[in-house]
Amino acid sequence: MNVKQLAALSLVAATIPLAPACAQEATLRAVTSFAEGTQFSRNFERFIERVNSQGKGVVKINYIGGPRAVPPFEVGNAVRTRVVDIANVTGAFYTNLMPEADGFKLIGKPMSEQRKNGTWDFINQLHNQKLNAWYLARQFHNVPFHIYLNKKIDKLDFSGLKIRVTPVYRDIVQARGGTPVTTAPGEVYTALERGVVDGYGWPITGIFDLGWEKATKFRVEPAFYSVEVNVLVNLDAWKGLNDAQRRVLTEAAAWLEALDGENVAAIKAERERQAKAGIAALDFGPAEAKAFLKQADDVAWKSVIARAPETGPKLRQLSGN
Ligand code: 173
Repeated sequence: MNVKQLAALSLVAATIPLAPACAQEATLRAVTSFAEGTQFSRNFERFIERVNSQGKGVVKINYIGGPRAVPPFEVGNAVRTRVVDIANVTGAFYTNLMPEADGFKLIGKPMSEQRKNGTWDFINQLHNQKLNAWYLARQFHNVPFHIYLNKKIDKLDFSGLKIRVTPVYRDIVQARGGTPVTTAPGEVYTALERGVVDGYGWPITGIFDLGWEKATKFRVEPAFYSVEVNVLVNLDAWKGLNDAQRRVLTEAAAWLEALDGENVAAIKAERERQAKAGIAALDFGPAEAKAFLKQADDVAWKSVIARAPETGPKLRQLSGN
């Protein structure tokens, strides 16, 4: 054997896996649409740890990170085109690709129920078709949203106020007279500091992670809608996995969805922490709250059905509201 042949042989040898388990291990590239280590990324990060320990030698997730890697409003498209294999992202960030995604906030039933009554199936089909993705998990169904303000209001009327939104809050902010300004979460703090906006929409949890309490005076009651943050897997990547690999991910997804049980205590703690930080609740009583909630649902369904006339009504029917 000459040197050339030897070199060729060692090149081949180097590409042959040492053990069969290595050949079986799939690696998925992951991103999150929220800042790393913050409220709406943390459970996804726990999910990754679980997959990587339970799935050792079978499937591995390579965590690339948060919005510095892929801007939040582009994460849906990054999954669709397999720029990434798996992502943690809210439907509010990909309504451009799937207008129905704006309706997920109106579905607040536990995932155990959604997986039984056909809701998960229907939403999975929408993801297969429009996002080339597998709808692996949905988190935070029992966490609501609020509008936070720096200017006091004496009724549930946002006239004259500029409020930072995503599609989640746009219709109700507008219906109550406010001027919506769309930004990614990463731009909220600066917008508040510079007075570009007078307030913002955000869930009940998470503002301390981002330091927003320093630039927030009031939280408007009532809480409304349901947070939805989904774990999506590119459909080609999903189909390329074997049964054992899919089983690891599916088991970890069920575990992730069950973490929603922790949210009840987290919400209570967060409300207390906000009060201590001097964020005052603006509460206009039960009748006003009821009217606000009804209008919030009405304007959102109307908007979803206008943009998705074929599939919107079915989503509404499945939501039970
Ligand atoms: O406010 C937002 O950026 C938003 O739409 C959202 C959705 C889910 C969780 C957190 C924020």
